[in-house]
Amino acid sequence: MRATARAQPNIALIKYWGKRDSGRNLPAVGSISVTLDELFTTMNVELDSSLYLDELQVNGRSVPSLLPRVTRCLDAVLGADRLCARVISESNFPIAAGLASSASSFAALVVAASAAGGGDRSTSELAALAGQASGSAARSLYGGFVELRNEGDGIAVGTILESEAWPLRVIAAVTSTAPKPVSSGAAMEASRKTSPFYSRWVEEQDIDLSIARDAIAARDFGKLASIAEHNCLKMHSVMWASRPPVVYWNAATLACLERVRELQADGVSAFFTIDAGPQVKVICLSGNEPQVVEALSNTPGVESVLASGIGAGAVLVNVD
Ligand code: 2P0
Repeated sequence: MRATARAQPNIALIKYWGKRDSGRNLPAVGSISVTLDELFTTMNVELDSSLYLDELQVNGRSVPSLLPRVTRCLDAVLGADRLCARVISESNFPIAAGLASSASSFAALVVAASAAGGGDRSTSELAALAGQASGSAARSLYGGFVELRNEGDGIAVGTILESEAWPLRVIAAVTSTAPKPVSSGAAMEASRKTSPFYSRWVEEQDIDLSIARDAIAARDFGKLASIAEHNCLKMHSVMWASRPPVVYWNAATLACLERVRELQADGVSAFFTIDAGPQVKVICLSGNEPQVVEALSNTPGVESVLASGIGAGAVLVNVD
């Protein structure tokens, strides 16, 4: 009745932005990401007949505001007639840092909850359940380079290249740990309803996915860099053109982009990507990591720099 699972966040190179069915949380577009290595969330789920309500502790503190989403996810995995659960989540990175903590959290939660309930679900079933809770979480069930495709009435997720085959590094520059002004779910809906660029974004996504897939298969860094930066800036353009506009960047975000342009001009193999927050993630060849870390650490407004490799998918650690 108790299980522990571990999952890592992932960073999208070709982004998920927009839903085709908000009730079932199905994405409007496919996406490609890398699952990180050194950063992870450990989730313990205990089903307890003495509890009358679910309980949630995140990094040692009770967080009632996150409980409804966790309860919905537990209901989806275990059925609404389940026992109540004590859920304890620990992340080894700041959860407010915009590093996709919802992806690692919900990926670990579905694995732990399913095992605590005695289930024996396939990874693709667990990915579908994680995706209902948080679209990006479906990708954290898998390691390496991961593609999420829209397939029929659902999603299909899988590894397209193992991490060992192309051991890139991901350097995250944290420029603010303040809470997001708008949740990514609300911002996606605003984009869908009001951005004049939204339909074009959705239309062009299959082209971007195909270019990125080919670049990854060929381990063509320049090709991946070009399409990933384009896709990221296109997603933010969709947001900026929404009404009201959604702007997650701050001055340090832009300063980091300029720093990456300088590195590129110096021949460093690095490119940036930015998610629904002001942090900048720089993907680089492992030999270029020291230059990237130094450049980002010395950029005004950068509070901290976290470096990670590309890692494995979610795993079940323990069942009691
Ligand atoms: C991504 N993001 O592909 C994109 C890029 C943010 C920008 O997936 O509403 O927290 O829970 O399904 O997964 C963040 O969105 O959204 C996200 P919901 P989620 O990584």
